[in-house]
Order: sequence, then C-alpha cells, then structure tokens
Amino acid sequence: MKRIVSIQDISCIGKCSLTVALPVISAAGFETAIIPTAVLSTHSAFQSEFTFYDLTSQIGPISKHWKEEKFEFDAIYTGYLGSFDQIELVKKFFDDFKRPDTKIVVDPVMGDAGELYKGFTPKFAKEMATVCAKADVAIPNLTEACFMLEEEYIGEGYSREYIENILRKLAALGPKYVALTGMSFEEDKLGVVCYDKENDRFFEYYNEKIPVRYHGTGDVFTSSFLGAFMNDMTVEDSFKIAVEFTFEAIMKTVEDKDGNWYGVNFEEALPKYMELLGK
Ligand code: PXL
Repeated sequence: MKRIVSIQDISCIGKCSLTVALPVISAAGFETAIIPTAVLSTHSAFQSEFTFYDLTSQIGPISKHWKEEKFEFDAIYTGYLGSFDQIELVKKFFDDFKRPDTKIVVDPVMGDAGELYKGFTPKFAKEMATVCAKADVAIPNLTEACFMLEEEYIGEGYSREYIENILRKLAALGPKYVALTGMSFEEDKLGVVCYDKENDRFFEYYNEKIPVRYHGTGDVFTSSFLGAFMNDMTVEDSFKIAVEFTFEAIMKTVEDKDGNWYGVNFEEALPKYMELLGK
C-alpha cells in the first residue's frame, strides 16, 4: 500500500486541512501519515478568537524518528503552514524524504477572494513561493498565486492571457504542473485551469457554479486530486475527479438544511469519489 504524508494543521472543528486530508486520502486507498503543525480550536475564519497550539518544535524530532525507522513516502502533501519556521522545516522534510518517484503536492493555503487569511502577510506569501518551487504539482487559488508572484489580482472578468501568464510564472518557480482553483471564464461555470510545463500545454475543467461560498473546499479539492493522482490517474483526470468530488460535496451541503458554512459535507460525497476512482 502506498504511504502518503500530509503536513498541515489540525483545526479541531472546521473540516479543513488534516481532518479533510486524512479521510479523503484513506478513502482513496492509501495509508495517510500526518505531521500536525498546530492544533487550533477551529480554523481561523471564525469571528471569535480561536486557540492555537504551535507544534513546530515537533516537526524535526518526528522527521528524525521516521528517518531512523526508515519510513518512506510515495507522496508528500503540504497545506496550511503557520510560520516562516514551518516553511523552512517543510522544505527540509522534502529534501530528506523525497525519493526520485516521490510526488510533492503543495497547496499554499493563505487566502481567498483577493485577501490573505488572518495572520498572513505579503512577505509570508513570497516565502511560500519557495515551497511551491519544490513541488511536482502546486495548487493555489488566484489570490494565493497573485500574492506569491506579486502580480495584480483581478477577481472577475479576467482574460485567458492574464491567467496563462500567471500559470507560466508559477511554473517558472519550479513545479511541473501548476493549477489555479476556483476559476471561472463563464458566469455559470467553476473549475480548474492547469499548466503542464513539460508539454507547454494548458487544460481546463469545469462544473456548474453554485452561488454559495463554503470554507474548506480547497482542502477537499487538493486531497481528492492527490488521491486520484496516486491511483495512477493522469494529472488531467485527477483534476477532473477533484472538480466533480468538490462539486458533489458542495451540493450535499446545499441540500442539507443544517449545512454549515465552515466546511462542506464532503463525507456524504465520498461514495461518489470512490465511484469516480473506479473502486
Ligand atoms: O482551509 C484552509 C485552512 C486550513 N487551516 C486553517 C485555516 C484554513 C483557512 O482559513 O484557517 C487553520
């Protein structure tokens, strides 16, 4: 069985980061190791104060123990990182654990809708670009991409030329594939635009755009992409599955009269995910 490690926080309530990565990647059929970078009472998008217990000091000792035990990973997946120190430790983890065939997938979680989440700065975004540089596949949204590249953010009505320029600049940082999530060139469509650097090729995939906004959809998207990709699907097919699964999770949330804004009902979409994976 392939083993994947995900390095990001545990938001105890909020259905994001590790509490999404674990069940989704497990459903895809893989052992999922974790390095929790922090424990938060909720994710950071609640209005009230949330608790934050930093686990940065554990990243080094956990990695050291794993080296001694000779654990290896078929993929390394990083998401929300909370400090400059964590960025450095994650890059060291890549260097220490990347075999030639290990896939590194980076979702540089930092913001949305043109704004950075609480606690992040433009300087941090520049540093996050150095994590993306080491990825095989980097999956930011447009906000995160613009902050990392110091490009102007155009939230709506952007041209294909603008998006392709951003994707090429992201790819120039290092990754073989870069994808922008939450993309829309038509009012009623939402999906992903990806650039395959080796073949200098763009591809896009969309589903219907539902006029609602939920938290955690990015983590659902990247986790399900990785689960498909590690099932030996092509990058293109894996992104299609991620779009379909994320859409299904949003629909399940919309249909649930008690649906919460803070996270989507991805649990109810897992049967569809398995079906998409042919399981
Ligand atoms: O969904 C991304 C995410 C992960 N972890 C924490 C967050 C967020 C988004 O706000 O706050 C702690």
